Amino acid sequence: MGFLGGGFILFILFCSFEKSFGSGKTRHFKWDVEYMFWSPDCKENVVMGINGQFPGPTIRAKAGDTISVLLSNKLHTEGVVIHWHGIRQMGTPWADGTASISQCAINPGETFDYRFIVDKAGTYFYHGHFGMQRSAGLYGSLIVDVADGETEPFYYDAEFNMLLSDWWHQSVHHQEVGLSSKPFRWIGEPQTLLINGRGQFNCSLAAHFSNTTSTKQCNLRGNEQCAPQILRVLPNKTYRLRIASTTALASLNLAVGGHKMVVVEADGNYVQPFQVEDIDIYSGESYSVLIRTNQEASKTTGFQLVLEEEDPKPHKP
Ligand SMILES: [Cu+2]
Repeated sequence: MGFLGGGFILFILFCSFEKSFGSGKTRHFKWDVEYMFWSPDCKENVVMGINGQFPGPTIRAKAGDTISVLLSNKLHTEGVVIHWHGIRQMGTPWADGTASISQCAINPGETFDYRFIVDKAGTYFYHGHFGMQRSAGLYGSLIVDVADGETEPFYYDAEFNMLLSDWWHQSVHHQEVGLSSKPFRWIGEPQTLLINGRGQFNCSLAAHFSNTTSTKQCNLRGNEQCAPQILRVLPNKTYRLRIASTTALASLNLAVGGHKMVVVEADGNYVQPFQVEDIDIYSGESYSVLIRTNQEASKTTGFQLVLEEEDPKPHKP
């Protein structure tokens, strides 16, 4: 009888734990983090990838879901952690992924199960939070849709995701030694700005953007790792652009040629919609904007992503 009673209590406890831990589905991911060769800006370099991808895979879930990421550290000599930027981690501080604060770094060869609830719909991202691993390319998007039966407070026909980052050709170890040495060695502006991990160093000259039309265009086949992503749209439709910046340093400004943007979300919060010509976006921020395609079919519109000046002095190339 005593045994049965104990079993019953355990069953009740188990049920209440399961119930309190997310009202939706559990979404399982199995990730291997490793260094790999990649050409984010057409110049081959070493990046941190997840499951052989750069940027890491996009997590897509619904509000109330539980995310489980079984993360294996396949780096040879470095620890690793992942921070889920913008996720509140109510009741799960150990899943926050800040090395030496909320957890010990995951050692090479070890696996850690990040398990947390995404309680609020919005545009988020994740990134490495150990040393300068975020600058080395350890990041990806985390998109939370509204729960079943709920609707967004605005209408759109389709959506695109744009994860913005900055990229240096020097290794993060090289940069780290410079930043911590005496005298201090400044890392300078990034060589390239990336959209969804893609940019062109030689032809965009993004770090030295000037207001001229002489910027050369890259001649790409389209299947290169650095080839710009083409977002195919139809005329007279409304598209939601989910924009997030995981830059290490760069303050950015994004514009869509010939289109106004209506800002509807900031950092996972709905905002009173307002219209802008372009949008400033700083590291760690995310926004959703709506654009209405107003051009005739078959026309091409470019995205303009510009590095904002950090000081008023002109750059010396
Ligand atoms: Cu963050």
